[in-house]
Amino acid sequence: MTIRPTFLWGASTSAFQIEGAAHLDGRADSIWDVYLRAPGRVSHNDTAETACDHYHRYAADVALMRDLGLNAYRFSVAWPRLLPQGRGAANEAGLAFYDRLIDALLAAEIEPWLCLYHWDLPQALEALGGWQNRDIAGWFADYAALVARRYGDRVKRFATFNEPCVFTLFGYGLGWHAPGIADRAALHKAIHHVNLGHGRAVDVLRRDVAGASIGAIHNRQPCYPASDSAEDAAAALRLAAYWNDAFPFPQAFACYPPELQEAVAPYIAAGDMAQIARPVDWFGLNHYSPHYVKAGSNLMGASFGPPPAEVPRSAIGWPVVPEAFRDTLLDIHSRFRLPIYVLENGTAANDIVDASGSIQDDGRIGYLKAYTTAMEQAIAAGADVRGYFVWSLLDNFEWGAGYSQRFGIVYVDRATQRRIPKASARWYSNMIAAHRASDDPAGRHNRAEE
Ligand code: IFM
Repeated sequence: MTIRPTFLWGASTSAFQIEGAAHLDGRADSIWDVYLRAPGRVSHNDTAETACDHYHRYAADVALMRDLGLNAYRFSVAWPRLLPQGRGAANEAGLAFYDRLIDALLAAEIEPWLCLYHWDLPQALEALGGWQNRDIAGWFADYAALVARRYGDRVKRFATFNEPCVFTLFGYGLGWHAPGIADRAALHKAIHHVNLGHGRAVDVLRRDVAGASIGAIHNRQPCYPASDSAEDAAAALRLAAYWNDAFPFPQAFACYPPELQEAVAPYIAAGDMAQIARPVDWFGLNHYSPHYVKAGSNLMGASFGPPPAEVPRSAIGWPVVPEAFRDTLLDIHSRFRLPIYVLENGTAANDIVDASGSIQDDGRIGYLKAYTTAMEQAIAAGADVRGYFVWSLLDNFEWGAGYSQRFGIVYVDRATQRRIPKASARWYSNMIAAHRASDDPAGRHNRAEE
């Protein structure tokens, strides 16, 4: 058995994707609320006004996690719920919601992992330029301080950003996500200011939370050329620089990857790189699949190509290649030399409620088995992986795909909000129990130690 007794088995979610209560108790618009108001941007013009109604159903959702045997849960706090204008006056009703959630998690012996930013920027800050405005590094640090002071007595695990490569590239570079900007300069400013915000927030969390364990969550995916052509090979290197290295490199090594250096240089001020490269405690990895890259005409000169015909794909069309996960874990281990937490892995599937009212999602079980086996192979080969969080606990609002893609191990009936654990939830729960039984015959509850 390669998994240590202290290993964390968890699930991840994000505020915008599950909470709902979009305009309740003082929460103001995020960029996603505004973006979704324009018709045609999202499958079926879905919105996240109600999402999974987790804002009201959090206690039952925590009970569900406890029943599955999870010992960790990653969630994000909604900046526009805590600071409706992004800065200035805090919203006590919003703060109190996460008090309730955190207290419920602790009572259920589930370790809270709090992510500060999972894409829901307050619209009031976007009106000031959002991530293009250098001042946002300070606004983000002030928001981090509010969160640290309020929850730092009970929460020790903090992530600064979730998948910064995705929300900067899709939101400011390609215009596929909120705020819908497609501009070269906007993208490179956003990249640098997010990195700066990360470093500033790390300082604040260290200062204000005794025993804080801090990291950022990066989406790393091998970028394979889609063909043997020299053009596709060069495109794959360019995409890898944006997708894999634009954040981990400056945060770990105080420099941008060479492919980005010239484009970001105009926005770097004296002292920035040292401010960005603050030591962190772990590397958060989100991984689903590799990319197959073609030369293209967008600002990266690279586009996402289809995988070779023989590579299986999930319901959302993503290639299923467990070896790429194993290789990614080993690559992170050798480059960054940090404990690794897998903070997202999972798959969308075409889940159907059968006549007996259950969901037999064998495809998802197959994916999870293959990927957790690949993780064990990476651990056996030396990668210091300390936790695995499935994406996601619940079927939720899947950004541009709205509710058309189901990633949960728990089915959510959109009309009634009823939760039905899928067969994959039972499989995950049994797998966790089997690990615990073999690691800890006395039945003590395992918590992570670093
Ligand atoms: O739903 C998203 C999540 O918000 C970020 N990582 C990928 C997931 C699946 O697309």
